[in-house]
Amino acid sequence: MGKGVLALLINGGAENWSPSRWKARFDEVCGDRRVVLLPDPALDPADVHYAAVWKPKPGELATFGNLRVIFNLGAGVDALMADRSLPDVPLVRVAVDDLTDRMTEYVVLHVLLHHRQELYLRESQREKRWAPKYQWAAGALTVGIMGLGTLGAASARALRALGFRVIGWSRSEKQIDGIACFHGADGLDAFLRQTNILVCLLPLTPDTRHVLNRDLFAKLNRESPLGAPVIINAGRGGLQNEADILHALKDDTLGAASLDVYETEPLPASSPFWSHPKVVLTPHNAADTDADEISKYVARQIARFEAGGELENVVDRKRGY
Ligand code: NDP
Ligand code: OXD
Repeated sequence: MGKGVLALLINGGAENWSPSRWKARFDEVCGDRRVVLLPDPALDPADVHYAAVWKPKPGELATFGNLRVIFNLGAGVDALMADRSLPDVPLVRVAVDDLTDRMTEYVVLHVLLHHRQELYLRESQREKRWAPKYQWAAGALTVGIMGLGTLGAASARALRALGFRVIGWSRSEKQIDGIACFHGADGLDAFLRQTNILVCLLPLTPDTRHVLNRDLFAKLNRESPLGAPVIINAGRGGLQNEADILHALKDDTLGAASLDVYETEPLPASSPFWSHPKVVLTPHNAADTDADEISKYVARQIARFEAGGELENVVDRKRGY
């Protein structure tokens, strides 16, 4: 009997998610294994042993009775967790240096943008106004990172190397050199009361939905050269209460926001975020998953699994991430 089929299921839409490009990459790295791009009416569902997926619709994986592993082609598995019919096999998420480095670039870029007063400076340029403001050093600001997993810990280290005071918050206790770590509900207020720039790299779970809300914003620290604190969310849109963000920007509870993710994506044209002077917006591209890197990552994991080895980065379904 031949090797089980790897079924590729992509509901992306963005340039990075061109199904034919992903199929070509998987064909290159899968050797003699058949890679099938779904939907394919000629495919016998019983032949599918592995599924590599991005945003499958609820129920789309339920027909594969011989499935052994599901590979999510991104780091966040919230879309899969919402599928009650998801087959009960190991679910593997992406955790690779390529993706981590891309997210670190995004976080460093946006922390620097607010620290270096870029919104003010670009406005001055547009108005041909020569009006420098005092520029403080990185060490004058505390960056607080919510989520100290693969992505949060790497961003924390990069910001620390630039001279920022960096603190972090996670579910379980952590120790990271040079970074004061807080954890759990009991540690949240102490973390927020020191934070001038809040970076959110949490997964979206029932526990974290709308964690970025008005009450939380009011606890952030205003005693820095920035004055009103800033938030940066590259986790998931469901982590943020968008009405609360707009309200907080209006009454100066927040000074600015960098947002990469939204409750509804693509962001509707009617969203006030598009033209808000205090919002720096990107279209969920903080850290694209790269077809070259991720196809190799999946192929390596399958080879190890079939040789009797352990899968890496398996999602804990109870925790939801
Ligand atoms: P990890 O699973 O490695 O880390 C998640 C972190 O969040 C962990 O530190 C975890 O705590 C913490 N956490 C989870 N739940 C809670 C909670 N209830 N209270 C406190 N802390 C909590 O994930 P990654 O770092 O790889 O990715 C994080 C998220 O980034 C993804 O889930 C995805 O949504 C998003 N993402 C966005 C991208 C983009 O382009 N915008 C690209 C890639 C990812 P503990 O360590 O104790 O488990
Ligand atoms: C991811 C993402 O989860 O792209 O990897 O958001």
